[in-house]
Amino acid sequence: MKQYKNLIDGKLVDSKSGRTFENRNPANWDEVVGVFPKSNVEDLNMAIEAAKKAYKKWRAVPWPMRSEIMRKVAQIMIAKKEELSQLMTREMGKVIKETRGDTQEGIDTALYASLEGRKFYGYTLPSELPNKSCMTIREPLGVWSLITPWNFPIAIPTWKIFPCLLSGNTAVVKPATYTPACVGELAQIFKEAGLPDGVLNVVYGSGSEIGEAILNHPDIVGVSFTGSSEIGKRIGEVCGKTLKRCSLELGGKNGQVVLKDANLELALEGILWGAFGTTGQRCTATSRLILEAPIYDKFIDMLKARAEALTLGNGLNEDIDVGPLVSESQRESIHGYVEIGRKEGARMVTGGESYKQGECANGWFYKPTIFVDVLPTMRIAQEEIFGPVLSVIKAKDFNEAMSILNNTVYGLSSAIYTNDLNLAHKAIELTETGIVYINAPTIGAECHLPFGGMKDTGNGHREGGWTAYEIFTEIKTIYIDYSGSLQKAQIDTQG
Ligand code: UN1
Repeated sequence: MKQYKNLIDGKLVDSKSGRTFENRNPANWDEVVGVFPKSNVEDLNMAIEAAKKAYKKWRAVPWPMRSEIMRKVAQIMIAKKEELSQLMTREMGKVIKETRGDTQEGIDTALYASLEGRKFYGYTLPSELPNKSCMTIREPLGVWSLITPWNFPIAIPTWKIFPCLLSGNTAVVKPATYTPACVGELAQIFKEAGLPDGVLNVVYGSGSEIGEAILNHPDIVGVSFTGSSEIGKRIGEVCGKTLKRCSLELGGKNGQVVLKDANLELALEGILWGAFGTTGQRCTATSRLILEAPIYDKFIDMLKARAEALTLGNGLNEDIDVGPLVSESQRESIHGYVEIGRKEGARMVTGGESYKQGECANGWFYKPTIFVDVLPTMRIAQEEIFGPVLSVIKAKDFNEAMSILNNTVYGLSSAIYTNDLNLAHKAIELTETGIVYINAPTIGAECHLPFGGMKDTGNGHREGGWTAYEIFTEIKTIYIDYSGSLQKAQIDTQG
């Protein structure tokens, strides 16, 4: 068991509160993975002060030189990939195949950043006037607060940290209390790679204690948050009052549509992975399956058999398909939704209870659960459950399937399985989500493409790829007049 400390101005320090908290292994609750400082506002203020001090120097470091550090971080992450992935399985629960993927996504994001620093271009544009040129450049904003979730303990922090720092900002990260260890290790890797002190600071603790102070701090210029829509709305509200920039990556109620002409075997693999991968704990997880009527009964039989064959257990075992939920309270919340589904009159064909056999007795396991005959208006078809619970809905045809797909306040990811080229294109046009997959599941976005959603899933920003850099930079528009005389633009020469 490791004792972690806050990272402030390059130094590892305890909280001024003197308090600590533990994170435990959700597959075996007796195992304490680490002990972390339970920070208070004083710690937070010190971290923000350090980030503010470091900002002036860091923003003056040329982009390509900043990206050299990102490349070194990537190299160290590659060397430590297995170690980080095993730690992640122990603190978060997802299976080792997936935590290796999570770490890999972090490495890919680091490598992307290491290239971006050499090509982060603006625009040059012609002027209306002779002897005048126009261009745009991008600049950092200052100190950012990065608030990261527990379901992707490395990948999502890297989505924020790399573009934030490469752009010349400094940051204070507050990782989720369920999975603080991965961020702690990542911060050490940045230090090892030569990141100057104070550029990246880490403060552990609960959002309910220090969250509001982060949002209200006058030296924080922006907040990047991934989590629930409820908390996201509160963050947006507070940031709005002081015009802080804020990027919100929130909930999902993603649907997979299977049309009658689809390759059903392929659609089956897709739904098993999309609904039960990461134990359903991705914001991109598939929680609604919309089947066209002629294949409804057949597909449900195929799905039930395969879902029941999934193995549950400690994710460090290479043969396990599904790990535990992250915590007891998540398991209670998911079971609460199962009870709601039953009361609403949906028919449960498998699952619906905790799994406590053998070594699983000591963890927060829950059986993959499938409800069929779900109506689009039921709560289990509308609310984000964030667990291995799938609602199957029947649609009479393509148009009805699309309207069910869009009948949600969320808009992150969707999947449409069909071999009809025309319907695939029509579906792309009609779908109200930020990410659309054709003949592939709702999960598995690649780190160099924009990631984010419409409607209540966010506030219009996109992480991933070049769009993440738009979040963390300001545009400066520059006009250079080399005519030697006052030249007026067209708007000022009308009469
Ligand atoms: C999330 O679901 O919280 O697209 C992030 C995916 C992953 C990231 C998911 N690359 O499934």
